[in-house]
Amino acid sequence: MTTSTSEPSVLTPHSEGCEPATRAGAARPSLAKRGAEARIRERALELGFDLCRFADLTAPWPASARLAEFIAAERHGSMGWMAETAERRVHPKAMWGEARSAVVLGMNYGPDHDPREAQTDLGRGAVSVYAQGDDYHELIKGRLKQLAGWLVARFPSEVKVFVDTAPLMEKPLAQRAGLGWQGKHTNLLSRTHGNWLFLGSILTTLELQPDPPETDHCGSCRACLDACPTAAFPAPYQLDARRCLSYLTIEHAGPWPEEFRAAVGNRIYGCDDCLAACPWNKFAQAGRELRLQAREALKRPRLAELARLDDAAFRALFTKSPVKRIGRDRFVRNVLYAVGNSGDPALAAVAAERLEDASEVVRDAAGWALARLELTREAGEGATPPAERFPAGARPAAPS
Ligand code: B12
Ligand code: SF4
Ligand code: SF4
Repeated sequence: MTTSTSEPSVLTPHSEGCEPATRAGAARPSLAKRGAEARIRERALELGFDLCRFADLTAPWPASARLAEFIAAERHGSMGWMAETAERRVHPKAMWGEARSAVVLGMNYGPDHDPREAQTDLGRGAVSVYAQGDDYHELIKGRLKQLAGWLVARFPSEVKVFVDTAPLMEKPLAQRAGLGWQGKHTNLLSRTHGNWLFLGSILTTLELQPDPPETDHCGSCRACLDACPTAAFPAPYQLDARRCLSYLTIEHAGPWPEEFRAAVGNRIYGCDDCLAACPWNKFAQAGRELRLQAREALKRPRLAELARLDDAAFRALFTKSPVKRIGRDRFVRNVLYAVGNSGDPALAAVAAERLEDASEVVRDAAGWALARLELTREAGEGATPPAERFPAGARPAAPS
């Protein structure tokens, strides 16, 4: 998830490889005879993907109407790029009319422990699992390009690769390909891998045999909905991004409405609570991709050190990390909200240092942190900051 709207990479057919040429648009049976799908899947797994399935792009889908509703209700908040690209985003063919099929890939980034454990030490920040290693965008885009290059060498066609940033609805596409289903928390989860999955896609002019779509296996469960600390789900399968801590910590640039500052606790980048609550994760394995493994420095970083980062130190600490994308000011704002929630009077000095910061959003967060620490101090030694949590269903007005 990111604010970037960079365009997809395009690979054109070339003559590498020793397979007989199959032109884009060739009749399907010739591909089927050579088992194109099985070979692509085999190559994808060799490249480190955990799931690879195929979707037909010719049929309409309900996701377009739901995207329109999401935007009309302004649930995208300050992610203006979602509305700006809405026309291309509604369906893969709206973005690329010649595309016929999608190769949809999943890469497991499952943690080897419950990430909510990081919320117990309030002097340290909790960085979302997906952001503790290298930036998955770069990693997956590289692998997608490798797979796409391999594909066009054997089955001449046009291809474009996507991971996260292009106007493509990746979750409904993955559901159509049968990788999994969109759960009540709106993320794609699988019966074999749970919900710690990154998605990537290759659209192609080839006509590939589609896999059957996956059906919903949430049943009567509502664990993710109840786990959300900010009641961000107006209904099952729907998210109001404006209330989501992932949106607030990563996508939203300005100061936050008061109610969410206390609710964020020590989460300083992203949020995993709804994902971690899902019972299907009992089938998940820890991710095997070394570049996605948590860096020691990001497992439980000290708030005091993070609040003191200047621009250069921020860039150095987050080299090749997705966190780098949000910039120092937005990150230090998040850290200061966590400082305010720490209940540790010793961190007041750290917050006070930021009262004269060059960034307005940082100064505002520092002032809030100091006031909140003072409230905790007045409540007495050993007091924890008042818990701020919105029970599911209790929904104060959403911020704009
Ligand atoms: C915008 C965005 C965000 C936004 C909005 C999230 C959202 N749920 O829409 C914010 C910033 C909040 C966000 C957060 C996260 N994101 Co994000 N994000 C995206 C992005 C760029 C677009 C998603 C989108 O189109 N949203 C618009 C809404 C309308 O789409 P939707 O959720 O699919 O909506 C569906 C449901 O609402 C459903 N629906 C609506 N009504 C009803 C009614 C019924 C009855 C039913 C059945 C369904 C239904 O239909 C809609 C269409 O399918 C995608 C990448 C991409 N290009 O697709 C990554 C992506 C979804 N994000 C991803 C990740 C990892 C995350 C986080 C887990 C990161 C974190 N740990 O902090 C969180 C998860 C928060 C959450 N609970 O969703 C991954 C998810 C992988 C997966 N397995 O699903 C993606 C796919 C990136 C990737 N390539 O891997 N993200
Ligand atoms: S990521 Fe966190 S805040 Fe966002 S919907 Fe999930 S539990 Fe709620
Ligand atoms: S926690 Fe339950 S309701 Fe939520 S996605 Fe997982 S199975 Fe579905």
